[in-house]
Amino acid sequence: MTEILTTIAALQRAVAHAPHRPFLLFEGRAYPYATVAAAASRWATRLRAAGVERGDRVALYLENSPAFVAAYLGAHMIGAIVVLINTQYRHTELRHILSDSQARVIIVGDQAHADLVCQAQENAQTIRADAVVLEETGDMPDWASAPAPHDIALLGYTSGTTGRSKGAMLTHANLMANSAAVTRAWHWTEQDRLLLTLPLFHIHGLGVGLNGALFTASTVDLRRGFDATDVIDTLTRGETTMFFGVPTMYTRLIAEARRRLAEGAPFRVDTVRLFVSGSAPLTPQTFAEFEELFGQRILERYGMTETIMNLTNPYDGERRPGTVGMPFPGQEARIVDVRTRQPIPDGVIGEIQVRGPNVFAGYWRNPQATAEAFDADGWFNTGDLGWRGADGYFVITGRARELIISGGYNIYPREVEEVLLDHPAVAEVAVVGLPDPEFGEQVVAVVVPTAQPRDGLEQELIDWCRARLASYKKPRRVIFAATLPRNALGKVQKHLLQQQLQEA
Ligand code: MLC
Ligand code: AMP
Repeated sequence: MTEILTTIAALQRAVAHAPHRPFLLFEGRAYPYATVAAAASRWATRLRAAGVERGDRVALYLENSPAFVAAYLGAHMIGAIVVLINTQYRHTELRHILSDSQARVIIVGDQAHADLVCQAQENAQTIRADAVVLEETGDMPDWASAPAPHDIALLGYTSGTTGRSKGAMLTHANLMANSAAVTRAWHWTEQDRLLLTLPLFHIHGLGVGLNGALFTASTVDLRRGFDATDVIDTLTRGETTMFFGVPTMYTRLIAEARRRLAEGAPFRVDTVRLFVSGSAPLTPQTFAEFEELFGQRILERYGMTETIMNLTNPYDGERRPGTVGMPFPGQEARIVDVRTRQPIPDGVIGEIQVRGPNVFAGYWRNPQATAEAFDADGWFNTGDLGWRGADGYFVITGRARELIISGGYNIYPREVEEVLLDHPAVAEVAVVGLPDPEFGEQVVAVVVPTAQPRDGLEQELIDWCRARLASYKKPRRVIFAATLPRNALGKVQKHLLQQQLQEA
C-alpha cells in the first residue's frame, strides 16, 4: 500500500475505496466521502476565483459543520495553507492572526463573524460558508493541484510568553504521520464511528479526530459542540465506537450519569470501545469515577499544537491514571534538565522533549522562535515538565512556561494582562491560574488600581476583557491589591501570589 502523506491523498484513497460510506454525520444528514470530496472541489474552484494560489493562506473562522470540512479540504486541494481561528476570538486575537498570517481569504459562518473580521482588518476578503453547495455530488474532484507532503497544510496559532501567538506550521506529512501513529496505536479502523464534539479549529478536534477518520476512511458523528445530555443519549443509541474529549467533558459526563442514575433513567455505552482524554490533565479521581459509572478506563494521551500527538497510554496494556503513557509508534520523547537541556535519569523532573515525523516545521515568519524551540539534534522543547518512570510511563507535573489551561483551552496570562493594562483604572496587574473543579484551572486577575476602586469595577474589568478577547480568557475574579509581590529584579512572583490566593 502506498504511504499516505497528504490530506488530499487520504481523501482520494477514501473516495476510491468507499465513496458511499458516510464521512460525516451532522444534524440528521449523512455526507458520504464522494459528497464531501465534490464539495471540497467546489470550494477549490471558489477559492481560486477569489485569487487564492498555492501557498496562500485561507483562514477558517467557522463553527463545526460539514462546510468547515469541505472548505478545509478544498483549500488543501489547491495547495493553500489553512489558518485555524477559534470562533470565540475577538478583536485582539483576530487582528493579530489575520495580519501575521496575511490571510488572503477568511471563510466565516455568518454575518456577525464577517463583521468581526472586517472590524479587525479593513480590507479582509470574507466568504460565507454557505456560498458553496454541500449536498450535491456529481462534479469529479480535480486532484491535479494536490499538495506535496512537505507543503504547509496548517497554521495553528499558539503562544509563548510574549502574549502574541505564533503560527505553528504543520506540513501535510506531519498531519498524516500523526494520523498513521494515532490510528495504529488506538486500533482505529474503517469500521469505527467517532462521536466528535470538540471544536475543529484546534488540533485535538481536527488533527486527532477529523484527520484520523479521514486517514482510515471511517465515520465522524460531528456535533456543533459538547452537550453531556446529547452525548449520553447518542452513546446509548449504540452506534458510536469512540469518544475523544477534554477532562471538563468527562467531569460533565460523570455529573450527567449520576443525575440519570438518581432518576432511574438508564444509559449504555457498550458499543464504545475507546474513550480518550487529553489537552489538559485528567485527575485520577475523574478517571476512577468514570470507570465506576461507565465501566471503561479512559485512555489519556498528551499533545500540543506544534506536535499534534506525543504520548499515549497503551490501548492493550495498563492505562495508568495520572500518567500520559509512552511515545506513539515512530516517535521519541525524553526528559532533559531545564537549563542544560541534557538528558536526566528516570524519576527526575525535567522538561519533556519530543522528536518525530509529527513535529512541526517551525513558526510562521519567526525564525528566531523556531531556533529557540529546537536543539541541534532536532529535539523540540515542549515547555512541559515531567518525569519518566523506569517502566517507560511519562508523568506531566507542570509547565515551564506561564500558561493557564481552562477546560482544555490555553490562556496566556500576558495577553490578558496587556488588555487589562489598557484600562484606565488599572495601574499594575498579574494574571494567574487557580484550581477550578470544573475547568481544571480558572483565570484570576490581581489588580493594583490607579485610585480607590469604585463599586462595580470588578465586573467592568471582566466585561472589558470579554469585549476584546475570547470570552473564556476573561478573569473569573478580580482581586484588588495595594502592591504585587516582586523579586529583587522587579519581576512579579506569581507562585507567591498563587499560594497567597489559595490560602486566602
Ligand atoms: C466555555 N467557557 C469557558 C470555557 N469554555 N470558560 C472557561 N474555560 C473554558 N474552557 C465559557 C464561555 O466563555 C462562555 O462564557 C460560557 O462558558 C458558555 O460558553 P459555551 O461555549 O456554551 O461553553 P461550553 O460549550 O460549555 O464549553 C465547555 C467546553 C469547551 C469544555 C465544551 O470549553 C470546549 O470545547 N473545550 C475544548 C477545547 C479544545 O478543543 N481544546 C484542545 C486544544 S488542542 P460567557 O461568560 O461568555 O457566557 C490541545 C492539544 C492537545 O490542547 O493535546 O489536544
Ligand atoms: P496547545 O498549545 O493548545 O496545543 O496545548 C498544549 C498543551 O496542553 C501542552 O503543552 C500541555 O501543557 C497541555 N496538555 C495536553 N495534553 C495534556 C495532558 N494529557 N495532561 C496534561 N497536560 C496536557
